[in-house]
Amino acid sequence: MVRYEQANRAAITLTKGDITRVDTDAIVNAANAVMLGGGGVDGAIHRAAGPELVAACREVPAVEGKRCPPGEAQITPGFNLPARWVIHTVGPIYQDEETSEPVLTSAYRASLDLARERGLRTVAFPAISCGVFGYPHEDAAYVALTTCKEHGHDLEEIRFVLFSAAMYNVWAEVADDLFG
Ligand code: AR6
Repeated sequence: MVRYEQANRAAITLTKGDITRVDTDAIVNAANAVMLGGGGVDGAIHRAAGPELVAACREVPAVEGKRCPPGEAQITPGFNLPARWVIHTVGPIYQDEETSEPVLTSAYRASLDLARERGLRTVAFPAISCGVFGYPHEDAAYVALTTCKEHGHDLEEIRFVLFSAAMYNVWAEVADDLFG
């Protein structure tokens, strides 16, 4: 684990592990626009939270089938998770930097804004879009860390929970570049 303190901003921490076991106020789910579960971290979060989570997701109104368009965020309780809340966001399916970067930035930013609006202090993120959505990992780490560095006001800790040693190492190198 590494921790970077910032003046008047959330500390940024990096850990390797399973986000479903993390007890921050909220964990962020890398969902899809339908927001009724899926594979990857989304599947793991739904399994760990229990069936009440999909029921709560179903109550979020859908516009043209989308409960959460890419770059936006929604919040539900965490039910059986250690985290009290789940912030569902949707990253881009990677196309190219010009198209995808603003959407990934917006997914992180919308999640942080929602946490702040709800008075939450600690938030954990997975590597959004870095699985089936195919975002190049190093580029995604830059987007994630710069956005969280800039938008961490009124929060105590923003934690990245990276599932593999390889992904942790990518984040750690980029963080060292940005904060070290
Ligand atoms: N804890 C932390 N990170 C995890 C966990 C976990 N338990 N499980 C997987 N990861 P992905 P995306 C990592 O594919 O690319 C879903 O079907 C994983 O190793 O979950 O944003 C949704 O419903 C990877 O580094 O999300 C969407 O349809 C990262 O989480 C779509 O996938 C993100 O991988 C979203 O794709």
